[in-house]
Amino acid sequence: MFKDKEKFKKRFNERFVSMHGKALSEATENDVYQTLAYMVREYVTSDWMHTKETYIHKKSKQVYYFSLEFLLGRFLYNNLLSLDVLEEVREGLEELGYDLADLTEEEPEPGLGNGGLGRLAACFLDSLAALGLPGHGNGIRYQYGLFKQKIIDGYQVELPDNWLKNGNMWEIRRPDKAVDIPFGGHVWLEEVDGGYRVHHEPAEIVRAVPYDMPIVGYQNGVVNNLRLWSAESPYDDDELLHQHSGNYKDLLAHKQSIQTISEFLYPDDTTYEGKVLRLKQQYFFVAAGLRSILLSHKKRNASFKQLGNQIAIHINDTHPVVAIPELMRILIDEEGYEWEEAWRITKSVMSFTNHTLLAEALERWPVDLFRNLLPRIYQIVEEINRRFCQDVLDNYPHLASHMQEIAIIADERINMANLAVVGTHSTNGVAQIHTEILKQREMRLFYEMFPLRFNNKTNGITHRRWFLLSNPQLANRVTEAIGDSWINHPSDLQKLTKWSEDRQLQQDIKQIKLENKQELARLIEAETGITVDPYSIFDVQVKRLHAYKRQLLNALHIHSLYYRLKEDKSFKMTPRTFIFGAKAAPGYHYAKEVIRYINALAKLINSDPEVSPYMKVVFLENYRVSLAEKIFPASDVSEQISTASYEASGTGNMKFMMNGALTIGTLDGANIEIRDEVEDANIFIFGLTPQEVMNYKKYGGYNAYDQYSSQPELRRIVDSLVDGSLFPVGEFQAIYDSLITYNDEYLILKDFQSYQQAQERIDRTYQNPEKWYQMVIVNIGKSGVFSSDRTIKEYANAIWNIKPVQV
Ligand code: 26W
Repeated sequence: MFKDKEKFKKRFNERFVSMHGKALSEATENDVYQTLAYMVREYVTSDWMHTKETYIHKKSKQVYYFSLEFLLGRFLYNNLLSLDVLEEVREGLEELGYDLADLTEEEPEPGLGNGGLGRLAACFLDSLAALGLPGHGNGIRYQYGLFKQKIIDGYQVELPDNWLKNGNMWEIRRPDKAVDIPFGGHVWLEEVDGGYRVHHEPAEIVRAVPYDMPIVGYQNGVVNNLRLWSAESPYDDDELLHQHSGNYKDLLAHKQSIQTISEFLYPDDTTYEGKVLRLKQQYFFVAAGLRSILLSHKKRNASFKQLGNQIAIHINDTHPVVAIPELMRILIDEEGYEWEEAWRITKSVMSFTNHTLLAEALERWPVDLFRNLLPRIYQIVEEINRRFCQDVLDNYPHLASHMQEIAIIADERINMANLAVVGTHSTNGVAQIHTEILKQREMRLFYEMFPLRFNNKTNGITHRRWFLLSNPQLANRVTEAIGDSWINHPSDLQKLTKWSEDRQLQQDIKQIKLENKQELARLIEAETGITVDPYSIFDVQVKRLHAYKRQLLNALHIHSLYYRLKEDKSFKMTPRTFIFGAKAAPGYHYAKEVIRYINALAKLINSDPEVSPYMKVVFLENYRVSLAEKIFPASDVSEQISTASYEASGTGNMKFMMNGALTIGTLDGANIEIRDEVEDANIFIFGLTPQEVMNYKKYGGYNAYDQYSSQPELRRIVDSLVDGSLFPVGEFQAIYDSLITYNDEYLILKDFQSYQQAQERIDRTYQNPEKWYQMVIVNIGKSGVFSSDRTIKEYANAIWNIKPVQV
């Protein structure tokens, strides 16, 4: 239908009229978007059904990726590309008088994630489908995605992201596949001929209704499934009214309280109620996902004995770890398996990825909260813990003195990471160094017990969305140079490196970069009113705002340039545009202060006629996938400056590299592997090594005040945060205190000088375009290993044991 332009236009017209009940001449852009999206979704339906039938027919093992976050971004462009109809549709629409690029802006963006972890889940789904692997997502259909960020007078202001208000054209609601999930209440055991039968009388039952979204494989006919669950009341209104003795208000309140389960992504969990809600979300989507997977398994298989050969479930960080005791419950209470057999099956099905070393992100549920909400699951966790501790005493007696650390339940808390390692056959980190630190530090004792369980899977990004789609000019030029095999085999990008000295290629890439920067400059102007020079270096830091990511180090360096430009008449610098994008968690006060500081610097610098010809500072509000797609192609410098040993991997670093930006970074996360690929000559590395940082943390010996008092330039900058010389007295006291009073936890002052020197190297190198673009070409050429296709193949072979299926 899409391949034949005339047919497409005719169908489009008919579809429009039937959907909107008016003539195309009266259409709004949104009407037109909806019609097009609907047609594309309709078009993938047959492949979607066919893929499912093929998997069933061939009895393929399938993997389910359980994740509380999927940071998907828009679908329309991606699906048109995957279906190989992008150009036809663009032309057809043009003849109807519409611009495809404008229409895509109408698509509400499913921002169902905070950052890297959620975006990784989305890249993985894309790669699974592209590689023809039977792999599906399981998560929550949040009514509100991550908040919309506004910057007002330098402050972050959060607004609800009501992404579903005009409907979601990519989903299909499947009420016939709904399942009921019990919460609270009590559990008792009834003795029946030598065994027990478990009874659970729940306090509350929540209906989980699935919405399915097609994940379209790249030009291969494969369409996998993303199933997102929505919480509803299981009762119809008559029943409810009866239950609430005819009180209509009570009825509404009841419905409302159930719907909150799938209302927000990460609701505030600083209160007790917030914590309960968070755990409720976790059990809700895990229990619903397992029920639906096992129902379809049972239709075709008599037994669960070989479950691990038929399905794999992947646990994305600790959030879905309740899947382990929940599967145990089903096998024991519902299917009648003995404990040992159920435990063997559960471990064979489950695998786990850790995404962070930060203690505050490792979930530990208070026992009373957990027991009240999930009484039967708690009993099973207790038994898992009892048996595990016994195993330690029997087989690893020398670890007995460390029981508090390795037990699943200790100090009245349930340690979800420990449960994850004990209840799965595989635990992986997301970059080499991260996995090593896990093995040597956080999970040292588990590594001693189960050395074979630990493995590394360095993260990746889908080169289709992050290169082919978002940077088409550069992708075309690369294809012109080395052919298009890299699209299906991204490691072939390597072929580009032998052209790194080619003047023509360097020139062309420079020109493409300039055009991308001009486009971003227009966006910046439209959004912020700030005029930036596309010939300046675009130096970019975009990521969640967190102290360890050290946006503050970047800001302090900008601050130092400001003083130099103001006061040192001999000081010269290549003009730069510093661009930031970052959301701070709503309750994270310090992070919000950093945003305010960056915006204060922006105001100071951009309005100063002495300084602003050399630099501008831009804070783009509401950083999200669709904005990122415009930023990476227009970046020259990629800021990856976390305190070494704190960033598990990072994935933005990979997106920048693939789009021809050079990295300034610490030896942290995947930066180390990027450095190994491009070698020292093609990256700007600075700062303490991970080992040096870890030594400071372990043995002490860092004194921020020494750094501050021995570096006069730095001292002056830090003082000016509070002394009234640039900003009102005390204006950035919280930041000042973090550096001086609290001894600079993230070693910013320690790394400052080395960062400054690396920035000077960048400045000089940019002056030599041949050198710069030679480095750029090497970076693009070496970026192929960071495609998530490589990552997913490693998971498929080494963890999930799944094979591609010809559909
Ligand atoms: C309290 C729960 C919590 C805490 C932190 C939930 C979620 C988070 C982060 C948003 C987790 C996250 O995004 N981690 C990132 O995962 C990426 C994918 O593996 C890594 O590349 C990043 O280094 C890591 O920070």
